[in-house]
Amino acid sequence: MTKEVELPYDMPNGYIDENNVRWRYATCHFCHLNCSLCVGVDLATDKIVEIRGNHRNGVVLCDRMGEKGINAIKMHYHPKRINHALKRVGKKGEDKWEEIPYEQALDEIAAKLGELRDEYGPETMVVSEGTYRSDHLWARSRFSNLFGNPGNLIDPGQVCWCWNYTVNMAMVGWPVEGPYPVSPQHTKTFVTWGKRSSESYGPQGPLWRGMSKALSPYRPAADQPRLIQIDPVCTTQSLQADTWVNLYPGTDAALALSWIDTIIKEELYDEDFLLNWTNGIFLVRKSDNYMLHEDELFKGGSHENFVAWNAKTGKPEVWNSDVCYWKDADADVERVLRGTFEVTMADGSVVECYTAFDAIAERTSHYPAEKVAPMIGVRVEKILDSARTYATNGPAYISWGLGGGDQAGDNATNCCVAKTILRIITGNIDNPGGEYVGEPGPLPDESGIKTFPVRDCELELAHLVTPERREKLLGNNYRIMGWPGFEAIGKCYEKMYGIPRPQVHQLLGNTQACWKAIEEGDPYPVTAMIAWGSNPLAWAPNTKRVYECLKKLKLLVVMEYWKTPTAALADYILPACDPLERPFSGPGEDANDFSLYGDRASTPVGDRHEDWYVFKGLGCRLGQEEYWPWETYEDACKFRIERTPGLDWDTACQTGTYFPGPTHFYKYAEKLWNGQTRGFATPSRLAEVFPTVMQDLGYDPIPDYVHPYESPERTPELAQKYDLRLTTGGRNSTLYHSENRVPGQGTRSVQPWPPLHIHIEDARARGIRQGEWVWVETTRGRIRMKAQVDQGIKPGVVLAQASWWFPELPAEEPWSQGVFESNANVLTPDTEDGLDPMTGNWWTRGLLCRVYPCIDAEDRSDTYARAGDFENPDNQFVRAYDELGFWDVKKM
Ligand SMILES: Nc1nc2c(c(=O)[nH]1)N[C@H]1C(S)=C(S)[C@@H](COP(=O)(O)OP(=O)(O)OC[C@H]3O[C@@H](n4cnc5c(=O)[nH]c(N)nc54)[C@H](O)[C@@H]3O)O[C@H]1N2
Ligand SMILES: Nc1nc2c(c(=O)[nH]1)N[C@H]1C(S)=C(S)[C@@H](COP(=O)(O)OP(=O)(O)OC[C@H]3O[C@@H](n4cnc5c(=O)[nH]c(N)nc54)[C@H](O)[C@@H]3O)O[C@H]1N2
Ligand code: SF4
Ligand SMILES: [Mo]
Repeated sequence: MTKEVELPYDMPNGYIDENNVRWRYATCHFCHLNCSLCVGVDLATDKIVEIRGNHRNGVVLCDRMGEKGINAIKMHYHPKRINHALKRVGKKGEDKWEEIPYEQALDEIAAKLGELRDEYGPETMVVSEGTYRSDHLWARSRFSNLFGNPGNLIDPGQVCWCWNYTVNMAMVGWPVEGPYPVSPQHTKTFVTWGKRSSESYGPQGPLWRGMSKALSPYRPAADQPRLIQIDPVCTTQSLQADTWVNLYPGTDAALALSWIDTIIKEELYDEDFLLNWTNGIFLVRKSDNYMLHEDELFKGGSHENFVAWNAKTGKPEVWNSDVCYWKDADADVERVLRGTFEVTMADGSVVECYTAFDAIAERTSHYPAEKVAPMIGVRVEKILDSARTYATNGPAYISWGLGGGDQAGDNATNCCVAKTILRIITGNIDNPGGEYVGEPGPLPDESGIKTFPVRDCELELAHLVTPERREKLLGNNYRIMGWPGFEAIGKCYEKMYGIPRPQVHQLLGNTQACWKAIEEGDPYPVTAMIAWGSNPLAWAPNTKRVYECLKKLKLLVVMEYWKTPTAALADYILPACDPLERPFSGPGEDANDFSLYGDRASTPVGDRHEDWYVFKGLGCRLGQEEYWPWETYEDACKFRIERTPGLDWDTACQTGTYFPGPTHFYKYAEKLWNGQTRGFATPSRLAEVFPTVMQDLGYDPIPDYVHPYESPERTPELAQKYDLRLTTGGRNSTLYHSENRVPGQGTRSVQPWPPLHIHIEDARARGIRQGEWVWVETTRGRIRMKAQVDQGIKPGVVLAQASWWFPELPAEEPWSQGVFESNANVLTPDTEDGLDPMTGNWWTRGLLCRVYPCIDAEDRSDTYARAGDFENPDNQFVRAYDELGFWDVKKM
């Protein structure tokens, strides 16, 4: 037994303690939070023996790490981890493998990729990713761009933050949509909108600790904030909330529109902010809600400029977007937020216009609380009260959350735009306690010299993707996430920040378009996939389709920790380094204004390599040598901080998080080096309540509402048969997506089986008992889950936790590690009619299902069962369990 040691406060990186344990600062990436860790390696055995949070950063280890990192250490050395390259030798699905040298695997994969590129063109490759799981995203873009690929990337970012991020960039030039305010101590109203702040990431994380502190009853009364919780399920937050808005899943956009309507009708908006800092004052043609440009009013005018009504002159006034001011710098302008005006166009015609703000008001007037209440299943006064609190008790913050429209298919953009309109019209933009507008670093001055650490966007080489190639992106027709939107937003980004817009997860191919290309060769054959940090059989909707597509590929390479159901279908499985054995350097998907650093804490086990190494390795074998000058990943990490004065590697790791400049608010009002007002990184340089990027891409910029994909309103016939509203997701702290289920990791014990949350009334009506296995069925198929029966969910709604598979089951068919047994995505649709036309978002919430016990309720009812049954060893109870044969695979 070694003695417990206290680490020095200013512990240098690489410190060796009295037990001969070496401590290095690493960046955890078992979730998005990237906590800074101190990882202790026993130098005698070269094994990790203990992990602590970097107390300088206030890190407390979460449930997934366990006390002293015990769970992470078990995971790191788990006997089931993939430690060597595996090559498939049997048929796909037979689970037969040969261990081969790592470099040989790269040779063979590169050769095959080269062959397929020659035969089908470089667009034949698709990359599949998961949520943000490493700092290597730039390396994937770099490899793929150099390979000649259009950027074919499928990723859950289409239903998780990234698409939302993009819409926010179109409106305010930065992703304000975040889980948590930058300065919660100033927030007077928290709106947690479909976000499980305590479980998602975990109650020990800075997010929930910060929020709990802000919500503490021990704060002085005057400082105590309000909490509005919007969720059909009762969560820890609902219990603390002033108002719990328990709406039907998938109806969030209607609530958001109703809030806007209330705020406008009751004039609770921030008129000053709207007049001076938003495009709410610009003129919109009434007949078709088209925002006018200068060239439509004046011959020779610019298409990038807009027009507002000047009450002083009674004429339109031109806004020069390029300089963020009126075109006539001396004009005496009295801005108007509301009103209808006759405007003469360049061709002499006169059109009736109103302000963009009025256009929004017109649309939202169709969603008064009285009308919305029965649609969302919430009382009128609750809608009105919550809207009033949000608007009047500021600074207010609306959190990002999957429930808040993130996975609402063709309602998703509606919801996201509506929420950001709310943020803007209440002036909660870049104010302390409100929605922080970040920046990549100090903005460039005349010299253009950058001192902030190298961003992902600077390493991706997006400019190498030619316009012809861009056209080939699968799913370019979902224009916000394809190249058209990328370019439109990128122009504003580059102008403001002096660096290109990051691709990372902001440019996405469309998942369903990818499946179609595999299935039908339309518009061209997709034959190769590299899946890394991704288990598409768990994340993507319509699991059965995904399974068939993965089997059809000519080359599937999976970089993984485990033999997941996706990996089990691969041609090659490459063992990946986890965060305890790789260094870290980067600003977190280029989405933060800070950068994170961590050292390689321990020697990689077996042949595990960083994902970066694969992209470099394949790149170099495919003629990209000159673009991969870094020998090791450490070299690449260190390169990123070379230009930053005063930042050396050890200090960076010790600090964990490096801020290139102080957090500052109201940046839009600052002056740039050239004397211009900074404004926002949008086409008009104003906060765009009316996102003109959407208009330019041919979409309606004003949000509207469609009923949930399956609902009594949209599919009344289906609702007769499938009588419960289904939502999926619902994280809990110990599990991370499809991870942490491998027995022996210490993380499956709290929630060992897939839960279906159901209200007690609904359970009773169906003869369902607490803890019992039930079938959950949609028109796509059925899965088995364990009923969690209580009163903590809206009656008529069930919540199926997502991402379930059973690593303890055989990987070969037909078991496939239970990926069809309890995986919520067997139930979710991916048909085009439900996809969001702007982003390709699909529905995982707002569906219909029916639920019934796996054992016929009759079979076990007291009336049916006779007392004599107890003497019969072959009684119906025993038979029922036998027949159930839990791992029933016949239905496949
Ligand atoms: N421990 C852990 N932490 C995680 C993850 C994990 O898997 N495990 N995943 C990470 C990732 S990638 C993400 S995206 C985040 C997600 O984190 P969250 O956004 O918190 O995601 P969920 O828990 O799926 O859903 C949040 C809440 O939405 C509610 N909800 C369901 N449907 C609806 C609806 O239609 N409307 C509304 N308003 N609410 C609804 C659910 O009841 C749930 O309480 O968490 C991250 N952190
Ligand atoms: N129905 C429904 N579907 C959903 C959701 C939902 O709420 N409901 N949530 C969606 C959301 S928000 C998300 S983000 C996705 C999650 O989708 P993913 O992020 O793909 O999550 P996983 O399915 O767990 O697959 C990730 C895999 O990557 C591996 N891995 C982890 N880290 C690394 C690494 O650094 N390198 C490599 N090579 N491998 C690594 C893990 O072992 C795991 O098998 O699911 C989405 N799907
Ligand atoms: S919350 Fe836990 S899993 Fe996430 S980064 Fe921090 S320590 Fe790692
Ligand atoms: Mo996610």
